[in-house]
Amino acid sequence: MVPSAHVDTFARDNLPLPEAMPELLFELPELQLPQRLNVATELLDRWVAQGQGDRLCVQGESNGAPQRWTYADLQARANRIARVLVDDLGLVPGNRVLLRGANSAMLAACWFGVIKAGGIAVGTMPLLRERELVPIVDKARVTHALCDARLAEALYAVQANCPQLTQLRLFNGDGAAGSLEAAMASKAADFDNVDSAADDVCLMAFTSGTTGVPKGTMHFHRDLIAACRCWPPQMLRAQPDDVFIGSPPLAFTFGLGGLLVFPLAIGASTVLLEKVSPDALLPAIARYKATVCFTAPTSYRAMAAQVGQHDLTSLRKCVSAGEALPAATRLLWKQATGIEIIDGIGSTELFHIFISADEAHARPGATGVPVQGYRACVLDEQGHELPPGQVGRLAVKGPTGCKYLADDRQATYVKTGWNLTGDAYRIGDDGQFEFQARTDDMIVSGGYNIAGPEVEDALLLHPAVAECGVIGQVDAARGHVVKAFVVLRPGQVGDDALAAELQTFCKQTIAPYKYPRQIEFRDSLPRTETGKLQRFRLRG
Ligand code: 3UK
Repeated sequence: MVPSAHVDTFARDNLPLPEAMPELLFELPELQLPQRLNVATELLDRWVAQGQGDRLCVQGESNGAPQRWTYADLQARANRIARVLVDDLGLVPGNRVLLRGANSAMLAACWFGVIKAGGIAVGTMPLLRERELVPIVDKARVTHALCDARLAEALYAVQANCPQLTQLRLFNGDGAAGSLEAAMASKAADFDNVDSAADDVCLMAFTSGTTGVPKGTMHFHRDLIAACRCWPPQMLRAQPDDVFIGSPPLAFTFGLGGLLVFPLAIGASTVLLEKVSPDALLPAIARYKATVCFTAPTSYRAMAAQVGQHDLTSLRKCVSAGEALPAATRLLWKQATGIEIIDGIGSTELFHIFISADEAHARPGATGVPVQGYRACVLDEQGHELPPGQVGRLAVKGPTGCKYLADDRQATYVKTGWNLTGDAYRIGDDGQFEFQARTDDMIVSGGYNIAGPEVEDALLLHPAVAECGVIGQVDAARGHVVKAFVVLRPGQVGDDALAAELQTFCKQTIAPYKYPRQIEFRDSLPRTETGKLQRFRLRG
C-alpha cells in the first residue's frame, strides 16, 4: 500500500472493514493502474500536456450566456478554483466539498478544482432542499461548499444547522466581490495536483434512494479510471470528435460518467445544460450538433413523440440507464431516429454501467451481458448460482464495488464478495441478462410472482398510454393485486371503457393472470430527479 495523500482521514477511517468489502477483479491488462493517481491529471491535464489544450472541451450556458471552453480553459479555471479552495478556504486533502448546481461548465470546473486539491467531491442534486441536504452534510462531515448562486438559499439554511460547514462560495451569479469567480480572478492559472494514492477517496455520491436515510457511496480515483477502461470502449465506442449531451445531473454518477468523466477520458467534448427536460434536450441536440446522448427511458419516450420538429442528423449514439428500458420505448426511438439505444444497468455503488449491449447486440427485453472486467450471475435466496431461465438476485463483481460511508447497509449490498444490486434478473438462453423488477417490486398475487415492469411494458405498447407505473395493491383475497397507474397521451379520456380496453389489451399481450385488476388514471407519475419511478409513493 502506498501512503495516502489525505491529511483529513475521515473517508479512509469510515471505509467498510476489509471483510465487508466486495471482491475486486483487475484481470484485464487495461486495469493494471499505477499506485499513485489523480483522476484530474488523467482526464484534464494530460490533454493540455500533450499539446491538445485548444481542443473543445465543455459547452453550455449559464444565465443565458453561451459558454465554449477548450481543455486549456477548463484546466485554468479548475486550477484557479483549487487555489481558492487551498489558499482562501483552508482546504486540506481529504476534506469534503459539497457541490450544488444544475449542470454547467462552472460546475464541471468546480468538480475538477476539488479533485485537483485532493478534496472529496460530494455532489448533490439541484432540487434537494434543506431537509434533504442536512443529513448529507452531517453524514459526510462536509466542511466546504461551492454552490450555484441561484440555489444558495437552501444552503444558507443548511449552514445554520451544520456548524462544521464554514466555507461557502457561490458561482454563476453576478460575479461580484465575494463570489467564487471574483476570488478566482486573483489566482494564478497553474496548480500542482495533489499526488493522491490510487485508493484515496475522491468522490462521495449519495444514492437517489427511494426510501430511508441516504447512503453515501465512496469512490477512489482508481474507480473512476477503471470505469473509463471498461464500458465506454467496449459498448459505447465514442471518438475524440464526439459531442456528448444529456440530462442526468453531475451529482448522479450516471451523469458524472456519461457527461464529464467518459468524454474527457477520450479527449471528446461535452454539453452541460441547465435545462434538460425532453422539450429542452431535443433543440439542444440540434443546436450543438450533439452525437452521443445520455438520458433515461422516459425521456426517450417523451422525445420520440417530438422528434419530427428537430434536426437530429448529428446524433449517432443514445444511451439509456436508470431504470429498465421498455421494449416499446426502444422501438419508438428507433422508428423516430433510426438509432438503436444502448441500454445499460449501472448503480451509484459501482459508479457506472456493468451490464449492457451495444447497438448490434441489443435485444428488446434484455439489458445485455456483463461488461468485460465485470462478472455477473443470478443467485437464489441462499446465495447459490441459478441456471439460465430462473429468476433470482443479480450479483456483480468487478474493478469497482460498493463502499458505503459508515453504514450497516454495506452488509445488505455486499455478501460473500458479491455486490447485490437489489434487482431480480434472469439469464436468457442467449446469455443476455433480462431485468424483471427491483426485488422489492416483485408482486405476489394469488400465489403468482409478477414483475411490475413486465405489465408496464405491455401497457406501454398501447397507443393511448404515455407513461405508467404498476404496483401490488394490498388485497384481502389475493395478498396483492396488480394495480396500474396510467398517464394518457394528449386527447385521450381516462374512463371505464378505456380502462377495460387496456385490461383486455394486457391479457392479449402477456399471460392473462398478470393483467392489472385495477387501473387509475393520473396526470403525472412521481419520479426522482434521476428519472426513476417512485413506486413506493404509488403504493401510498
Ligand atoms: C436500476 C436499471 C434496469 C436498477 C445508474 C447507470 O441508475 C443508476 O444508479 P442508481 O444507484 O440505481 C441503480 C438501480 O437502478 N437500473 C439502472 N439502470 C437500469 N434497471 N435496466 C437498466 N438499464 O434497479 C439498479 O440497481 O440510481 C445507472 C450508471 C450509473 C448509475 N448510477
